[in-house]
Amino acid sequence: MILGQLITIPYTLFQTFGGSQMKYEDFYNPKYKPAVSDTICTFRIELRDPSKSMEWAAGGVAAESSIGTWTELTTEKPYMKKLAASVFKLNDNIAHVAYPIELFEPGNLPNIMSSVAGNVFGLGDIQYLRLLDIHFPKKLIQSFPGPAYGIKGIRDTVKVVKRPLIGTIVKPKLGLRTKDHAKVAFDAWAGGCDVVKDDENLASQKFNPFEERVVTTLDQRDRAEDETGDKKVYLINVTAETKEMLRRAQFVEDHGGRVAMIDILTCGYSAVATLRKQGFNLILHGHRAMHAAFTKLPNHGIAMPVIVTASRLLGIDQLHVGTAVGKMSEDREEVEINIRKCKEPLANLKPTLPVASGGLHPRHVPSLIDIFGVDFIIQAGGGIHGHPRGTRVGAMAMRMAVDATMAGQSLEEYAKSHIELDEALNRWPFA
Ligand code: CAP
Ligand code: MG
Repeated sequence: MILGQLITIPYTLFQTFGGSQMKYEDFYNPKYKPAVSDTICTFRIELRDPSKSMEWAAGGVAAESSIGTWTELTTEKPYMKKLAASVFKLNDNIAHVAYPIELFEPGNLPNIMSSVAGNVFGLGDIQYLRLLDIHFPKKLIQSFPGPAYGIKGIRDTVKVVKRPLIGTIVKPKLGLRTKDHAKVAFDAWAGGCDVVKDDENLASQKFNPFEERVVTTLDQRDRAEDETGDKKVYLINVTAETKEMLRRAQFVEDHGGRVAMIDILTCGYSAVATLRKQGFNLILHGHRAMHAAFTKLPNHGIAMPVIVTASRLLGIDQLHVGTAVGKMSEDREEVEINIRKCKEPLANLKPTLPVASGGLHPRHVPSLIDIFGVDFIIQAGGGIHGHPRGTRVGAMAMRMAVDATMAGQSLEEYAKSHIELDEALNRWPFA
């Protein structure tokens, strides 16, 4: 029997009968009082084998997401024990785990996530595992840049003080030639949108090359500003290989762009960190395409509040957080937690502006303002371009819905004197 076969003896067996290294149970520590410098993670655990104890499983999560167990050194070197994460609270299958700050490299989010959100999801003895929330200590938070603009900086840039910002996404998502893309953008701005955004999967495809698109669409932005007298922003998708992404962001800045958009999850936390580190005079818009692959299952994966906090630390100024009323799956409670995570005090970091997007149209505005308040962006693609009279009037109708709700008037009442809104309410009879 060769050595390799010996090593595959069931891990748990070794755990149970093994030598003097730490065991999963050793990481279960109800007497432990978290230090102010600890990072606290909350996990929901579902056991595969009900004969195992939740203390054991929670200890396993703490072990495998911190120093592990597989070495004698764990006990021989006293400083090692100090580094071990501790399960300090366990309510049924909800485990609260404290991580000593020395476990992590300050300012390095991929490093931290590789611990707390790394291998643990793959443990065979745990059927399902969900990272519900993460709280960082002040010292670690301060090792991150946070948003450069935040809510106030974005409002100052767009010169919109009180109401929600109104935005659209150029649709169809892909396929429009540059000239047509820029025309749709102009119509949306001229109709009253503050924001026009590239779709998450538009980069520099042959039908709409990046540089041509940026120059042509920014020209239309300027034209719309001249026509309306209002400030307008174009959210330009720079998602690409990291060096190329930086080159594109530089191009945006050099041509008078004010916002760079990045698909934060498909690019990864390192890429977001690199983009923020460059210190461009650009608002960073975070699209979360792919998030539902690990945020959607209620008993497994990573909950969206964790991604909100991560994005804010990394420097995302505005971030998609769900709508509760549109086409995507999150409910009101989930969305409200995401909104809170965007704005709650986080050491000295600025708040991130929440973005509501996904199947929205003017009829959704009253409930959106009820859920979000006024500090957010309403992003509607089909809900603006799908207006019977097209993009420009669609944008007018969305603006009217916001004006009506801000004035405390019902949409129906306001529509009596605003035909564009009336047409929209007929087009979308249900919220
Ligand atoms: C919305 C959208 C957004 C999603 C993202 C889309 O278009 O452009 O990418 O809202 O989802 O491609 O579906 P519509 P989330 O307004 O036409 O629906 O905000 O939940 O991350
Ligand atoms: Mg999209």
